[in-house]
Amino acid sequence: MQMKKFLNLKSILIAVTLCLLLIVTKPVSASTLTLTITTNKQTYNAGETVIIQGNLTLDGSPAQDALIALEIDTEYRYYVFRTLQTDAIEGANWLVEITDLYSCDMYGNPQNSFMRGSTAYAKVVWKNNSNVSQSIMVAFYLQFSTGSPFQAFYNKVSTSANSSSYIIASFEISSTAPTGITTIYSSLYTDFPKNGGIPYCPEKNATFTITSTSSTGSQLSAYTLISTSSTSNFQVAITLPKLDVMLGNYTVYGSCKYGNESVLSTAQFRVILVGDVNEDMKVDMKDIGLAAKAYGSKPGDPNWDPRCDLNNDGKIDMKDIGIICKNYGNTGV
Ligand SMILES: [Ca+2]
Ligand SMILES: [Ca+2]
Repeated sequence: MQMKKFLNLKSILIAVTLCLLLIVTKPVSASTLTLTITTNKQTYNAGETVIIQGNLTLDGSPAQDALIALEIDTEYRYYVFRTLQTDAIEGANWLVEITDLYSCDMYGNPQNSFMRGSTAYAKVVWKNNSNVSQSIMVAFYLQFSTGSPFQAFYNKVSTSANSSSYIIASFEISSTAPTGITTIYSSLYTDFPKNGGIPYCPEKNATFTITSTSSTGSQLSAYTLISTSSTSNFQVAITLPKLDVMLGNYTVYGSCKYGNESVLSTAQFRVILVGDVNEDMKVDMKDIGLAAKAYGSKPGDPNWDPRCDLNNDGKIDMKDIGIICKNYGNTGV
């Protein structure tokens, strides 16, 4: 009798434990936010265009009206800061928003044309619409008329509740900078996208003209910015410069918060200098000279130089020389 009672108690305990386990392990209906970032190639040459494509889904369905913070870093510096979006977002209430962005002189007076070799400035104004102070990473990204990155930089600031702030940023325009319409993009993040920082609001952009002489008026550029979005996709393209292109590995970071879910994704690509046989960061006569020396050779020949077989077809001929000629003058850093 005593034993039976004990058994009953034991079964009850087991039953209760099982129930508790069931409650604890009952699957939580968490949503899965997936951000896929891809580049159209793995390796790029100087002058090539890198197309970055993104896709955002929530539980497999298109995540519309989302803002994605995009950062591209080389091995040594920040290269691009953008805020992209899936679908057009209009009329939303932002915690913090950019209210103005324009190119200007050092005092903040609007100026839309700058000469090569001078210093240009940009003023960004933002408003903290919330009742608490916000720490903000103000990011700038400038892009030349050629579609090549000019500069990316940031400032971390704190803005008190319900107030506006601004920054006037300066940037040196080199004497060899591409002329034409240059675009300034400004984004406000909670932190670096690579650290999971997310946009406070959509980016804003403004343009100014880089001129080679003071008499030149505004030059219309044939370049059109490639930045598109659809319900769950976004795309952005940057063109690598032919001169002083940064060689090595690049990392693309995409960071986004959608509803209560956050996601951080990365993609990588590599930039090389095709035709730089002797790896001195420039494609010039020395490279052609090396290919000429190895001309007509195949593996095993005394003058065989595998560095000159640029198309990897096991022989050094006009095709390889042609590749060097096509890239002649390109330089890397
Ligand atoms: Ca070289
Ligand atoms: Ca070859």
